[in-house]
Amino acid sequence: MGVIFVFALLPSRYTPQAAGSRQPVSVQILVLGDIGRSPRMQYHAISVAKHGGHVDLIGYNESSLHPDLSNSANVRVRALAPPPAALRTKSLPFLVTGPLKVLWQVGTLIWMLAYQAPAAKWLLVQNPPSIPTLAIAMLVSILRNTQLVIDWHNYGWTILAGTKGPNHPFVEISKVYECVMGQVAPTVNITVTAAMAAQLKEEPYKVTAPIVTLHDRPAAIFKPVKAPSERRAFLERLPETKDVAASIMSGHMKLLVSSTSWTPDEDFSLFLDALVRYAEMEAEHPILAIITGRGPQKAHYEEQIKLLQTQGKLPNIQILTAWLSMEDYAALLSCADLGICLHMSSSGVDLPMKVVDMFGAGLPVAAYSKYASFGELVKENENGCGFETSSELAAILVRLCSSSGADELRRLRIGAEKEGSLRWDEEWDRVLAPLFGLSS
Ligand SMILES: *[C@@H]1O[C@H](CO)[C@@H](O)[C@H](O)[C@H]1NC(C)=O
Ligand SMILES: CC(=O)N[C@H]1CO[C@H](CO)[C@@H](O)[C@@H]1O
Repeated sequence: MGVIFVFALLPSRYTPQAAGSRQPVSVQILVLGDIGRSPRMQYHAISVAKHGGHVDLIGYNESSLHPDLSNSANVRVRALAPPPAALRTKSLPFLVTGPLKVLWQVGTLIWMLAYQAPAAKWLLVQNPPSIPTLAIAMLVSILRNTQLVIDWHNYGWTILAGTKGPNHPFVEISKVYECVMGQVAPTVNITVTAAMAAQLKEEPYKVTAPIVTLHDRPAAIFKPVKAPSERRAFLERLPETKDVAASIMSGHMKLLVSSTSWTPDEDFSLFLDALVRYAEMEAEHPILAIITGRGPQKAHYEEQIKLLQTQGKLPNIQILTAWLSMEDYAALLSCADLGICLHMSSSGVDLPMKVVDMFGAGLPVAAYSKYASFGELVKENENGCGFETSSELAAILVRLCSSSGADELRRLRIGAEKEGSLRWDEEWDRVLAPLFGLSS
């Protein structure tokens, strides 16, 4: 009796289609985060759908989604219930809220992956976050006869070490957990860089499943601006630039753009410091720096910016923070002079998506460079410049934002455009479509 009861509770299993059947390839795509702020997982979903596959895209429904997703009949978005507000506030210690939040996530994930979404052939999971995602994904893949694919964007434990300190007890636990999951869970691995693929094969991960590298590529929305008139029209329309559009168009004022989720793994004081040094050098061109994005440390840095301004340390320099729609953000990148990236890879082997998008928009970058995979994307003297300190960044700004740097900037722009012309669709069709059994 008890056995029958347990069987009745088990989720339905995926049954492979007979050869030659027309049943579409089904993929569950899971990100334990805001779907709207997970560009790569949205692109995966769009790509599967384009090839006629069926997608259940599972995650938190917070920011607005990529327009191609909302319009696709092949994609069903399934929203996970966010943890109760009491677990998200910082009033209780992490040692209490952390485990409770994980329990909540275990429950909602099992309910969604195993019961609400239909059984699928594939389950594609973004890592990190790894806890509890990887364990639940593995459990569900066994129960439902689904093949598990982990898309390694980074490592959860290195991010945790960055926010909680390397000696926090959870760091070692999550490292062991992540390594074990990598070894036993997936059918296939996807990594964002070749450096990460190489690392996953070594100690302590020792992943034995096949690993494919799928570099991030800009989505179609990021494209270089065609005509100066188009650039002018946008600069005159955007509230952040409309008053200085003429000065930017004439090349007098330089427009810098950075985007961030304002987390501790990006040290914006480096950028602010570089701007202060730039101002001290009395460079010929004024700068407008627009920093887009939302996140925990935004208010802290806004205060710092205000302080520097009232202290008179930023003459000729304007720094604005903004939150733009995807369309405006893409247009802003294509209209700017230089992109700034402060991504400090916690794992040393991931790459910043924002630089990929900047290249898609034909925008050269100055990017923090002290990590192993940096050279897989930014090529010195070709499409951008790397820096490790604020004085190095200040030197780059002085060089590229001067009249004598115009030629170099133009050359980098051509290189950025070239790198950005390699698109997501081509890369995905080549690397992943065959893996999922989707033809073009
Ligand atoms: C996601 O949120 C949007 C806007 O709040 C809403 O219109 C949409 O129905 C939600 N989707 C799901 C799957 O809950
Ligand atoms: C070490 C390892 O897992 N190598 C695999 C990488 O992926 C290719 C293609 O999927 C496999 O053939 C390798 O065995």
